[in-house]
Amino acid sequence: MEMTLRWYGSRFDTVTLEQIRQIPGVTGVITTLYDTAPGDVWSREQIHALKEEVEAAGLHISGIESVNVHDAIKAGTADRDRYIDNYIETLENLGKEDIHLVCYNFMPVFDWTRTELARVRPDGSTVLAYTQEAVDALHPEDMFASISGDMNGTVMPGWEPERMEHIREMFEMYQGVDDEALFANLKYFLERIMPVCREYDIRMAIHPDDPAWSVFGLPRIIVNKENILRMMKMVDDPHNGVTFCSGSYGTSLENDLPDMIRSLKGRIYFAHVRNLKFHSPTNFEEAAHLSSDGSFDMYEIMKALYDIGFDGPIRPDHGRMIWGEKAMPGYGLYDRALGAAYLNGLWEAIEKSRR
Ligand code: DNO
Repeated sequence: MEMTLRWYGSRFDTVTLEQIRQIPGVTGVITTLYDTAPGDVWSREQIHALKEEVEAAGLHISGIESVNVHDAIKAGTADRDRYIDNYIETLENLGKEDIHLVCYNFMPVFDWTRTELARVRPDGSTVLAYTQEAVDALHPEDMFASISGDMNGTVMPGWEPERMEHIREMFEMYQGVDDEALFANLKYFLERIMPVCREYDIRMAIHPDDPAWSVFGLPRIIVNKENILRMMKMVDDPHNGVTFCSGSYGTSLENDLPDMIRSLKGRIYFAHVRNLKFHSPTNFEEAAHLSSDGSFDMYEIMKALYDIGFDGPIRPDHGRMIWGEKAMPGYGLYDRALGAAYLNGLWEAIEKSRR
């Protein structure tokens, strides 16, 4: 595996490449062109400039998170082919720039959803949290306003204000789209992009839905072992793969994370590893990465990745906000750096114990 950190680009991230370079064991970044909208073509020049910037700091681009998929593709509307053509062009340009991993998600309207961005924990750190009661009490159109005050002046991934302005239209787009239709739209998309992925050897790595159940009545399919295996079979090409995100699949206590990892052997191309602490099955907060701080056994998760021979990039995921840092919720420097060090420690111990 390669330890990496997510980085949003120098114009959007409070964390610098120079800081990332000093986290022991981190050699790559997972990045994106943060100012592109879903559906835009990423030019080769833009990608090249990003690459040069990262490389000048002594790091490299380990993968892209995300190239977002336009809602027309997810909803399967009549104009989807136009957006798929653009997506293919973006993949082609990434391939030409020697980038071979793309993380994306297929969640309708809302990307990952949290109901609090700064819940205070007993030690004074703040974390992102979710309660089903809070979602049930909200109208989807008010969702963004309910959390935007805690974004620390940043734009959070999947919560772009320009998209949030069109919530009502987006909900209309998905009228009549149930889980089966969403599966069919995903299949259509994947079948169209697989040729370019094969040509440039690009591994597509779908990010799970977070939380792993329907919110606001919208369909959600990348939620458990059964569905992800169905998706792997539905388009049985090695370029159709998975981002294994412990914090997202882990929102459902029915998901046995190490078992899921083992059953996806050979198809996990990217891993997000973080911990959650549950107060009830639908009320949880994000914890420090350490096993004892949350509900997951992080050693077992890392061991499963090791056992399947996982060799892709891994990143600590959302961290707590600590030591007075002001950053995008979940994406400060300090706690993610602690997470990277901890995950590296687990990996070293597993590796040595197997020799
Ligand atoms: C949240 C992230 C997601 C993820 C996308 C992938 O912090 O894990 O925003 O990047 O869902 O497309």
